[in-house]
Amino acid sequence: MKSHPTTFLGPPDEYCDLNKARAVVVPFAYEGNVSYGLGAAQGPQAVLEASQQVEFYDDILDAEPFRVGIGTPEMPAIPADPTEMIALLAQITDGLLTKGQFPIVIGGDHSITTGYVQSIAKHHPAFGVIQLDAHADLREAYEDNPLSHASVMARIREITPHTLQIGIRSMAVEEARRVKEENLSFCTMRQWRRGAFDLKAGLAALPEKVFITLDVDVFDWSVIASTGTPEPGGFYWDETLDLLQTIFACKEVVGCDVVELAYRPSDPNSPFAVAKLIYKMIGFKFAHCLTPL
Ligand SMILES: [Mn+2]
Repeated sequence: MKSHPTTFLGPPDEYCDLNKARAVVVPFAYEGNVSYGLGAAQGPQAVLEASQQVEFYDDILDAEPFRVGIGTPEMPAIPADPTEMIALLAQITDGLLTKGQFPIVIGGDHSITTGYVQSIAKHHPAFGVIQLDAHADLREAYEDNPLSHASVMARIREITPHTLQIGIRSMAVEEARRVKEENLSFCTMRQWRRGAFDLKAGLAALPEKVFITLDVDVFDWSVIASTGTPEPGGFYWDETLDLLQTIFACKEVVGCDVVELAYRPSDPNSPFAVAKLIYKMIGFKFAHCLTPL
């Protein structure tokens, strides 16, 4: 029986004890500076509600990943100031990492990722960041704001030089220039479609530990339609699961977030897809400790 509409997935009580859970889904509804469509602040709650409809059994893993325990803390009161917001998320994720738990943060706009990545840097001396996104997010600042969602990879690259960006199909000229000049590990959507990117080599070049930041605008609209800055083209559902499963299998994923879902009452599909995606990621993370049927 599912009975907790604010608890991710709504598993039986013993499997959502926040102190014992191995995975913790952190709702973080910050929408400071979304440039186009609004709705990111309602994203996390919509995902928690939609997650009640996700089946416990995972057909890819032939197991029930919720058995590792999935906790869901209350949504914190989030400061409007971006610096304070980032510090708060860093503090929350640091607390969970210190307890040996695996946080999955639901945004919120993409600017939140800096906070989580700061806490990862405290716990892991060397790590890489894999970004799945339609946008490069490499601007030094956007609309004079260096903490904008459109600058998040510029901020992350100040924390770690090891990044891999996949699915990109929208950039400003200064971002394209930066990719070339700094020889960034980078796969546009077009390169992906044409098989022109060597994923194995891209993953091998990163440190063993990686953080995954997934902006839902990396998806094709047929998978997720409601997002702040939509771009045509993009990843389909099954190929994304294959990609994620590969990353989780080849690397030690030390944290992840899923950002930029924009809640729209007319679209119940997008929050459901995000809920299912997060459950798949939890399953991939803990695949080695699940008992197949
Ligand atoms: Mn982004």
